Amino acid sequence: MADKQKTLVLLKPDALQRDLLGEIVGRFERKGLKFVAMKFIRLSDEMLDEHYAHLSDKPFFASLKAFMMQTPVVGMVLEGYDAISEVRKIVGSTNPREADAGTIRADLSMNVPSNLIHASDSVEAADTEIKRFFREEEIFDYEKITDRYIFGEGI
Ligand code: IDP
Ligand code: MG
Repeated sequence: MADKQKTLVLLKPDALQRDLLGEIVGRFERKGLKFVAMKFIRLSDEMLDEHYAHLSDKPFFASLKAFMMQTPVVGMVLEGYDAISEVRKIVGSTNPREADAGTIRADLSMNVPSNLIHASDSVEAADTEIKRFFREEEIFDYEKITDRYIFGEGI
């Protein structure tokens, strides 16, 4: 049986501005991912310095941060089997024009930084990023009647 994991997703300001929140949330719902946390987050400069620390020496760092602060973002924690890699697969690669057709970024966007969505890329990143944006009491453990179909016996 695969591992059940939690992963962090942020819907970026372009998703909110372009009225794509429902479309993106719907794709994750249809996959069977379980939403265990969700809220609006107003990102601060300090949060973004941490979140995008791996890009701090890039020439686009300041404009990336400004973009991410244009509106609140929608943060969520999704749970499922291999959720970290499955969500990245559905999201598609960073440059929407190189992403596979059928992915969120390929189907719905054309450029960076406005590629609609952030998703954790490793177990370590998911752990750190969930803690960065959510308190423990904001993450919910609950039963859904579909759990037995989606998470039942299998491979
Ligand atoms: P990821 O979001 O697919 O994990 P990262 O390399 O971690 O990709 O980059 C974080 C975000 O920074 C990207 O999603 C994108 O919004 C932005 N970004 C990445 N490369 C560029 C660039 O060359 N120019 C402008 N923005 C970029
Ligand atoms: Mg990344």
